[in-house]
Amino acid sequence: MSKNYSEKTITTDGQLMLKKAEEDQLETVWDRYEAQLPQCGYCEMGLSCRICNMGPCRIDPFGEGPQKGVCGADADIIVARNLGRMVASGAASHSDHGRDLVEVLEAVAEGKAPGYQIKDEEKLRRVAGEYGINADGKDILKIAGELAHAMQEDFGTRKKSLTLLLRAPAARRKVWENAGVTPRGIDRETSEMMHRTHMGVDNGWVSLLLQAVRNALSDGWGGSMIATDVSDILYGTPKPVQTAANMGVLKADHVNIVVHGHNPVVSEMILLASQDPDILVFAKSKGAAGINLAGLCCTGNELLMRHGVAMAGNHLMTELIIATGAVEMLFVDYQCIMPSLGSIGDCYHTKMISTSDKARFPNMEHQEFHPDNAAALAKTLVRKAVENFENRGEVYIPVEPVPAVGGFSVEAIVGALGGTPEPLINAIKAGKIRGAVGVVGCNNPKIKHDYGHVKLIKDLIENDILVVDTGCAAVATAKAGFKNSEALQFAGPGLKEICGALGVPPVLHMGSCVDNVRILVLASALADALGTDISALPLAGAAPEWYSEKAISIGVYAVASGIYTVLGPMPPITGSMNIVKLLTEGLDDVLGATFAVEPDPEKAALLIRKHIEKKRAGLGLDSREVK
Ligand code: SF4
Ligand code: MSK
Repeated sequence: MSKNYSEKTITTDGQLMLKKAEEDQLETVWDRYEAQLPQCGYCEMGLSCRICNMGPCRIDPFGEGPQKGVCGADADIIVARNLGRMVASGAASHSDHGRDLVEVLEAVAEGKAPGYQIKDEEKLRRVAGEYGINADGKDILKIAGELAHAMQEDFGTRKKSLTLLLRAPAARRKVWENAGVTPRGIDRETSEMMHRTHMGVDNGWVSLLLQAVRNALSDGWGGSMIATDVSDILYGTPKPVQTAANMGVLKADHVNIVVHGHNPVVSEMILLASQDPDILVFAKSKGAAGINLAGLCCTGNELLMRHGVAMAGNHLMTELIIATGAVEMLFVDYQCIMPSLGSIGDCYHTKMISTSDKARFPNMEHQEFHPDNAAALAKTLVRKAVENFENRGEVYIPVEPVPAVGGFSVEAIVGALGGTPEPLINAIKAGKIRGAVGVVGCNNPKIKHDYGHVKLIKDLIENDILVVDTGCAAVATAKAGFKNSEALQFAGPGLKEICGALGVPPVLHMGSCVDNVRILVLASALADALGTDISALPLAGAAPEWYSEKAISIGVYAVASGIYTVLGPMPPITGSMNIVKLLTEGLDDVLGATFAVEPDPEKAALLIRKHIEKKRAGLGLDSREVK
């Protein structure tokens, strides 16, 4: 195992924990990555196909070997099918997460979910109105039931378009209509993507990619948007809240419970159980000062946004956190949970609990949560976590936590601006804020951990670009100190003035991966206020360290919504120069935005700054030369 910890991660806690992991002879994601090198070049280029059993097939990128699969598919078809299937998987993941929340909403309405409640009645009424439900004088639970049913309709196929598309500017909806990519049903688009990519169905690489766009839009303006809205309705719409980040959020004298995954359905109940007075007395009786709940990845982001629950780490930190020896229990729901985690728990006293019927893991205890049993089961398991406190061995918490502010929903941002996006628009018009960028996505051992996020965002804010971030990117910048009162020192003069006056940091935490839709809603509000389309705005997106198929879906729906998006790691498309050209150039004519790929965050920042200045010029605003 290599000792170059600083080549793997820029974080102090990560480096120190890598050293500890090595001493404890733990295998980490970096070791397994190194063991895979060199990774398959055909797969990296998207040129291998195992869709049917006449294969597997591969196309020789040098033109010497086969240029067609057994069925006759060429490089363009194979790359397009592979990419389409990545989008389908990503969209399905977000959307199924959304469906699970709708089912909880339905169970609450039917009185079958003790412990859950409607926390944001105002949002429930507002969203119900968008679905055409007359909420006047109606009981809140009746509205919840009707909304759950209306949302379930969006998953099916009986409609011509999704309800929440109406949140997009009219000009953007026209773009979708003209391109024939208006999503009709959330499940329908994923199902159709899988159908078209079966052998012998859609063999037009352009039409395959257009379906991928429609599928991704069904995620961004459908499944993910429903997930965020229903989470806000059930657990509260986030408001600015004080929190902290890095492994220092674990407390040596407390029972530490960590929640990991994406869906807040289980973790909200764990939070309630960890605050239960009887269980706290029990914890004291076991010699603990209290119960400390901390988050990982997007389940952590959900709790951080709404309750200020501190964030222990992002994707590549999830194994190392167990090696602190300080975690009594880790709960996982689904997505981004490495199958290796259970066996790491075996090396320490940590009890590992999987909670979803959909997501099983080796060496984890499976305790299935459903709306009807969640509150009670959470209490039972949190008590077990407390009992596990006495089994602790040596504890190593390597750093002090970094303070941060989270909780910037669209409602909170507009609230901070005085109830209207006008002050933000004025700051952009005046050039004090040049534009805004959404930085999203994961960690990936192909990129030095957190470097892609932190370097890119540092370059953007020092050039007066407001950053909103989500997912593991948001955790990276919280750890780097970009989300507290001292962060303004990193901002350029204009951004510093505006954020200072508003009392917000220059990097706003907008939530989890599904919460990227908050960025779409904010962008739509800005476009509507200016009477234009999203694609005309000085906005961009970036996913500097993405790994997940969900990130591909997010990137595609961002571009399809008119937002220029720069990816760090190259997606598996270089086997087809036709597709590379379409995604990086041709889409501009169809959707008004394109992708770029740039793994060096310094160069990515330059690309984004150039794009923002170009869009400013297009709006008749002052424009700077970027070198
Ligand atoms: Fe090979 Fe075609 Fe089957 Fe793919 S679909 S595995 S290219 S025969
Ligand atoms: S958790 S999808 S590693 S952001 Fe949303 Fe992080 Fe990416 Fe998972």
